[in-house]
Amino acid sequence: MQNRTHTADAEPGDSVTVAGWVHEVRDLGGIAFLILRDKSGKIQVKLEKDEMDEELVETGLDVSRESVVSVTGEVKEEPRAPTDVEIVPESIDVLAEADTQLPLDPSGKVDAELSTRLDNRTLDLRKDEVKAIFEIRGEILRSVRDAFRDLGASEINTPKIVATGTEGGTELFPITYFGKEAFMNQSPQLFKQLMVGSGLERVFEVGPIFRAEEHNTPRHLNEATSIDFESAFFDHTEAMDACEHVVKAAYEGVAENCQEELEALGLEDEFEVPDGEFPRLTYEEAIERINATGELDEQLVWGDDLPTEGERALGDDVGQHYFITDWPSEIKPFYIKDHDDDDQLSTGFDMMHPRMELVSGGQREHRYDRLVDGFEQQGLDPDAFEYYTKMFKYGMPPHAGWGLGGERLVMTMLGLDNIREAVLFPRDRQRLSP
Ligand code: ATP
Ligand code: AMO
Repeated sequence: MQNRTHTADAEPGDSVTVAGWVHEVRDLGGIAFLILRDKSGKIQVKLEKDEMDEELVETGLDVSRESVVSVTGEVKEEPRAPTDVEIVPESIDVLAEADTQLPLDPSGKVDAELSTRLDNRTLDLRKDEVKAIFEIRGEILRSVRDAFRDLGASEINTPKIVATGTEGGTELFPITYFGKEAFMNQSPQLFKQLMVGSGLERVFEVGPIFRAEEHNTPRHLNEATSIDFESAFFDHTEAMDACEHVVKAAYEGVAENCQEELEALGLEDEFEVPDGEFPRLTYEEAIERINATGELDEQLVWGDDLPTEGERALGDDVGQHYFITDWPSEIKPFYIKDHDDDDQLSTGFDMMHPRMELVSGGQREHRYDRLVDGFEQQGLDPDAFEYYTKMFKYGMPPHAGWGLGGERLVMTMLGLDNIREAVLFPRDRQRLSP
């Protein structure tokens, strides 16, 4: 096999061996062009029928689309070529011949259903606009890690196989663990809290969460990526500041480092880094504004969770990222602290994109007795969580944090219709493979 010396962005004058996929072969009669595609782009390979070695020309003409080839030759300036250069080949080697029947068309000329694309991600990610989503996803994760570092947070990894759930019993995936009942973790919630009481104080984690969501929607996955943050000596307002910082950093990273990808997605003109502070509405203001839109059949009352149509109506009304604060205690989990002067009102908050919720968070209950009472009120057995509660007896600082859905961030940032487009191999009710 020939070793690759250059990529498709080689310059005129280079003697090269490039390797990549056959994007297309255009036969114009006396002359033909093989367009070779690699990660860096595309380059034209000229095949001149009467001028060049017959076998070489035939290899180039006969090779099927999406086959992998390597081409050795000279890069020449050629104003008529799509990138103003072309390779005059000395040899063409076919490294892997592709079937002529492709399950989807990587040139994108023929549209494919999302399910066909997800079944054939290898081919799907040969398209620039699909590849771009995952380059941007990687950039988002890089930028949020940097932003957490700015905040002085340490990166942690916590177990995904656990003995107890935290976010509601019906959403757990049970597994057997050496004959014992165990679950796939729904959230690193309890572990990240345990670490704010450790010497680390301020932590973040980027990792999978597993939720046995019953419904099939364009914004729920059964395996998602959670971007979690938790800090000792923070209250809920400081946690919201950190949340805003991290989300803006993700947008800034993409604006700075992903221009080509944004162009591939046709977003170069409309992409905007959110500026200014995200408005903070209380839950009470939120339900009033939703009711005022007249979009819901029934008026919302204090204590109702916000229905999807309500979130959407409010999102249209606010028109930018925003927080909803001061939720009723009864609809927030046991680990969220109530306001000191009102035990019906929690410090829980959500951060919303106009289209959907991105983040949940709050200040945590760090007082042992209150925490144990909270378990009981929520119908959970505190004994099952003893590994967690007991650490609250040994000096647990006041703390706050949040969890951000990684795929929802990608999806809302890029205006994707379906969250599955932001995952290489999504897990949903129907899809367990590939
Ligand atoms: P030429 O004499 O320019 O090499 P040709 O007469 O051998 O071309 P044709 O089949 O007549 O071959 O060319 C078909 C078309 O391809 C013409 O429109 C020509 O301008 C274009 N063409 C020729 N060479 C190149 C090249 N290197 N890159 C892009 N287009 C080219
Ligand atoms: P919550 O359950 O609201 O909070 O999850 C936090 C964020 O994770 C994303 N998310 C999902 N994304 C895709 N598919 C799913 N099934 C899914 N479930 C959740 C959402 C959501 O806002 N422990 C708390 C966080 C905290 O308080 O720190 C928690 O897990 O974007």
